[in-house]
Amino acid sequence: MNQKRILTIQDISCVGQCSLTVALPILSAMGIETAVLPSAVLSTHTGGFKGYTFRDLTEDLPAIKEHWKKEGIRFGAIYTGYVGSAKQLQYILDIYNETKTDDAKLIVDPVMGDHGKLYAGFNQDFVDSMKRFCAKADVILPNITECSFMLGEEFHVTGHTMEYVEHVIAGLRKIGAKNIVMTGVEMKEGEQGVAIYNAETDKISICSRPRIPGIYHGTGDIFSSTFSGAYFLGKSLEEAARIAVDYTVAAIKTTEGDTEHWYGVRFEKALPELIKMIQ
Ligand code: PXL
Repeated sequence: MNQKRILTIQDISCVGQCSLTVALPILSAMGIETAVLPSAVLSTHTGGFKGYTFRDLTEDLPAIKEHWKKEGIRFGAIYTGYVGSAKQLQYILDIYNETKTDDAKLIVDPVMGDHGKLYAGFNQDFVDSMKRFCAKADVILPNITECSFMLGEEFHVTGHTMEYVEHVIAGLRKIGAKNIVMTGVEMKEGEQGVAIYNAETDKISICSRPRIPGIYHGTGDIFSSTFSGAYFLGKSLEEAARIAVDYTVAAIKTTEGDTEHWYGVRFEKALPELIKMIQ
């Protein structure tokens, strides 16, 4: 039962091309055995649909963990995304500590908000719990909004100078983060990308591409799933981030200018490109 496998913990938004409906196909396409643990089940994501259902699965986690332990199931990495409650973060740490292989990695996308705002249902208490959770991770993948909330600072949409990036990374390290991949960084006009802090080399690098105008829902999850898969496959932090940037751009291009498809991107159409990128 102990082949290398990844466990991803995030919600199922039944419709909407985000979280588990993005992570599972991406990790599978990368050839990785992927186990899933839904943190909650929603009829749709919360970014633009009205009247969605929400079933929190927090209290299912301990029994699931106990069963896995009885079966001797182990995970080579856990990648977490949208989590339904602060209490779940402690349960997830228990799952990680009790089912990890010796060389396992905890990869955390602290999904809480975007475009300067927290998502519906999140508050500062959750942000504080997420900060403590990030301190346990090997890699964190926050966007600029999540960085701002975790540091208690004002959000800046653009004009992210190297000084600003260094300041945010120093702040995240102060709360205990190790390796950091910050998304949504705009250092030059017309470009967007990520800043990577490698804790081993103590170096920051930037990976950016020409910015595609518009707002594309679910692209953070596409980035984080691809990064987690590539990193799990043994790519360096910088290489995994580059592959994730390139696949996210390819996924956005499938939907560029298509205003009818407002709730996500057609990342499925770009999966063949991802398979080529990791070969
Ligand atoms: O894409 C992040 C995300 C994940 N899960 C749910 C969401 C969102 C963003 O809005 O609503 C349920």
